[in-house]
Amino acid sequence: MTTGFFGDITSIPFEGPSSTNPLAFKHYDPNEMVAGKRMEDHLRFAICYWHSFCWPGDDPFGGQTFDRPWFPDRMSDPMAAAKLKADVAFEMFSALGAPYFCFHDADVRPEGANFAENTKNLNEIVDYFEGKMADTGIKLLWGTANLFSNRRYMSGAGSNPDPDVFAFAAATVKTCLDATMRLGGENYVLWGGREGYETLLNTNMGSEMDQLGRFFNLVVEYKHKIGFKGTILIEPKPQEPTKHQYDYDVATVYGFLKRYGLEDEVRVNIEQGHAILAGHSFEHELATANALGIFGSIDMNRNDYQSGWDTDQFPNNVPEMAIAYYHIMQAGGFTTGGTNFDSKLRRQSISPDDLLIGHIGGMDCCARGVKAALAMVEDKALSSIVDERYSGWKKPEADKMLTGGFSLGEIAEWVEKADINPQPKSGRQELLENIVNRYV
Ligand code: XLS
Ligand code: NI
Ligand code: NI
Repeated sequence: MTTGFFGDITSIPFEGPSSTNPLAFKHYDPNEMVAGKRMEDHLRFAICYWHSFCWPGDDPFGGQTFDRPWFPDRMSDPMAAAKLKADVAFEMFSALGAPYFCFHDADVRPEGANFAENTKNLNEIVDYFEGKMADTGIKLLWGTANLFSNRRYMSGAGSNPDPDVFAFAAATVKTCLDATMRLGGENYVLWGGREGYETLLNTNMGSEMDQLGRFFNLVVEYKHKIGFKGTILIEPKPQEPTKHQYDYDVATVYGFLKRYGLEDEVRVNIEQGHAILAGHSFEHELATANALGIFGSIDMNRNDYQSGWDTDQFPNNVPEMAIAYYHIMQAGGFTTGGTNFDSKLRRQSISPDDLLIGHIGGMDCCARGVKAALAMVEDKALSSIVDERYSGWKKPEADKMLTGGFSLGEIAEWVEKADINPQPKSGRQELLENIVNRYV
């Protein structure tokens, strides 16, 4: 028996590129084998709970636009509402054939009067999820704690000037890590929603950074204590909601991890829209994470390029996505990570099937992007040119320069004796761009 929220739609079929059915996949066939692996296993799709089932459709100038049977204006018993929401959520995950989902504690359980009540409510829903996950085979990509919505967190969580808030947040993360482990989650995400400042006039930055460094270390220590095998991920974002956030971008997060001794313990969950907010491209953030060895997972939702805001739209730019997946696949693909849609509908898209259509489009675009990426990897279409460009580093003198076998003085001697006289070579950018366009 279903809730009926999506009418009689229980499953979205794959119908291929010639289909005009809005409720069918045109490009994503989970069982299609590409480069030796099923598409489902390359992409590892996850659907987020918060935007699809909790967000009311508000914006700074207007309130709720969505009418959902489990919203407070429709149901007075919050636990019953949370369970109906879970029923609909799992119906949608199943219909789309998404292998994973992601949630914050506050998305799934009613807010209690205190910490103990929050924990009790969370555990009741985790029990409920356990049953649904067993019935459907849907798994948890990551769990996380919402340390930004409640007003207690208005000045941050781990970076709050008040140690009581630090404690409340740390205790909450403990319960969410417990829940994630119980549900077999493959990662745990820390997004520093308000770990930053509004004004430096009231901020002790050194103290806030040390607090946050300790906060992350506490999480890692606890992960090892309970034997959680998943990956701890930080999701960089430069600003919004605060003016400046300490987890600004991948490079900043790496510096932070290094300073607090966590560079081998924590990886990054990179969101396309956050990369744009930081003044980077998505592929810049992915390439940085790969170069630093901290790539973990992605939130594949785009921003509007004009709005300067985290608009969390479903992805639809296949050429950009192909390049993003190229960086992921070239480095070996996902391990514990996956493709999460931290995406929300536009507030005018009030029909239940808009939720399905948004995800279908996003999943189809990802499928096209990843196929182009995998073909480029397989053909060495770009890497052969890049490898050739750096091939000079294989000669013995170059190796000595890199590994410390040559001092500055010895390099000078060598340059003089061998009459080293470098000749500029073409960077081949247009050629490479044309090659990419052949694949997308
Ligand atoms: C907000 C973030 C958030 C994280 C999870 O901008 O993207 O949704 O993914 O807390
Ligand atoms: Ni975001
Ligand atoms: Ni996100």
